Amino acid sequence: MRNQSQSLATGRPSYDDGRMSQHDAPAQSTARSTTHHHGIPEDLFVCIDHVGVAVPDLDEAIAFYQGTFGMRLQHEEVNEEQGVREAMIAVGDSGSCIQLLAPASEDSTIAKFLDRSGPGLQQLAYRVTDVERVSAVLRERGVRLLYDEPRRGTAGSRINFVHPKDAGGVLVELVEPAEG
Ligand code: KFV
Repeated sequence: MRNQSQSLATGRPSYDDGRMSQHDAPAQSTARSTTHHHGIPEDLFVCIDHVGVAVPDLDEAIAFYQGTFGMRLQHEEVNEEQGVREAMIAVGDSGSCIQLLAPASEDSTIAKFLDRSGPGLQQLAYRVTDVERVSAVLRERGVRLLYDEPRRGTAGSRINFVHPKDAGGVLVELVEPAEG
């Protein structure tokens, strides 16, 4: 298990693959190093990592965010396990992103979401330093985590989700960025 000083290094933007832009991460001055007596961070979440938006057409959505909002495409990939084509769009230099999520298959959770709710906000993702540890704390506090073990998220991150019915109607994702 990593220690707090190591883990705080993951406060950087995590999706910049260096192909689409080059810039440094801002310092994350908000992350506190205090821990309570069980060694669990008082602040479970480092920052808002990204906000996920369900879209029917990824290329059209990227063009809108770039052309209208003047935002920068940082990363794109297909995640077969999650059934999504996705793009991370940087929000200035904040280190937070908008994640555009399009269905990669008909049985994708995003296809289901679009059928039921139409395009729009699908999830709120908090960056964490240790997804297993934070998931364990949240389970202890009585909320359902969707996965027993973390799964692979964007750019090699490790992810889990809090069920929206246990989080006030918000699908909450926990993201531990990949090392490096
Ligand atoms: N936000 C809020 N409420 C939601 C919701 C959402 N995104 N999705 C479903 N609900 C509500 C839904 O309206 C319903 O309420 C209840 O949850 C159960 O719906 O009052 P109601 O009508 O009973 P179900 O069971 O019909 O929904 P279903 O879509 O089958 O399952 C929901 C859930 C959250 C279990 C499923 O969407 C899921 O497994 N989500 C986690 C995986 C995911 O969303 N993957 C796509 C993103 S991939 C990603 O973010 C990555 C790769 N990454 O690294 O960031």
